[in-house]
Amino acid sequence: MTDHDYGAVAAEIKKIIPNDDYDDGSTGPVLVRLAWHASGTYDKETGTGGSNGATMRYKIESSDSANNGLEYARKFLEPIKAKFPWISYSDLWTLGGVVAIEAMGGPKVPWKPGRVDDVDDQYVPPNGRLPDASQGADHIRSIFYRMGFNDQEIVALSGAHNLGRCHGDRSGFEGPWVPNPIRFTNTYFKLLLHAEWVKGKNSVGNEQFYSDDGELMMLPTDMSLVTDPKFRVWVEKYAADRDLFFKDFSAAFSKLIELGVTRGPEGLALRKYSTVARARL
Ligand code: DDH
Repeated sequence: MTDHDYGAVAAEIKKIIPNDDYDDGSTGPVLVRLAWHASGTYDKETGTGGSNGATMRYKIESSDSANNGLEYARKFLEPIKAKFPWISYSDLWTLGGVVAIEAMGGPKVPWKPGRVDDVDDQYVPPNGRLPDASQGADHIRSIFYRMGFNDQEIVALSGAHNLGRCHGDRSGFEGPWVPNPIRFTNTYFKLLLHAEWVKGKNSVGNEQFYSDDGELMMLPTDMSLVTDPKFRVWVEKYAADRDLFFKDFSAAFSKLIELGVTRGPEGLALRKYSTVARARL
């Protein structure tokens, strides 16, 4: 494993991030979302889900409606897999997110190789483990506590909505959160606190929040970060202190992409689940 040049893979990923033919000119945001959704299925009680095993390769998981659009991210990474066939998909997808965050001006996120893909489709976690944007604070907590995160980490991770946009045909929500969605900053938190947000219905009939010029948006779940007092404390801290946000985001994202990865002596991930956990799937 140590013979492999992961730096060379990272350098190739960096090259595919600027892309004039895609979205806002960058594949970065959708690569970050792939790393997050590949990892965010983790359940700490059963040890199931998580990035190890790259189970989104299987239709059961890729067809979860929460994963709509992530086929773009997987396709962007395919030429890199072809060039470095020794890298596992689970390492490639998590590395893609980390490289994209840094390339878009965000923090360096600690990343370790060693995830393995040798699982069949019986290891795919059940659909429905990712958050539903139409809900509120209780829902967010139940989803992220299941992964083992606390309120501070939930708010830090949500700062990823500085990046990218919603696509009506993928999620049923529309628009970007910030004016420059391909630059990683703490603008999302500043806007959550200081812009006027008005509830409206988008073109596919779902409720979301709009800025006064109608150019920017927030999801119902985003708004719950300012209406819930415990979440709001962290929104205020991250809006005021970019460096604190970068430090906490880096730690939380690094933890996210390690969920469910139990490493053996060589650093290689051990086979995914105990038989007990598997029986409970
Ligand atoms: Fe998110 N996210 N996300 N998100 N997310 C969407 C887009 C992006 C929720 C819902 C949506 C995180 C948390 C939450 C990114 C990263 C992260 C979209 C739009 C929806 C809906 C998808 C589309 O239409 O293409 C909800 C709900 C939550 C929550 O409850 C907390 C987290 C934790 C991350 C992370 O990376 C750590 C990114 C990046 C995007 C932009 C994707 C793109 O294609 O652009």
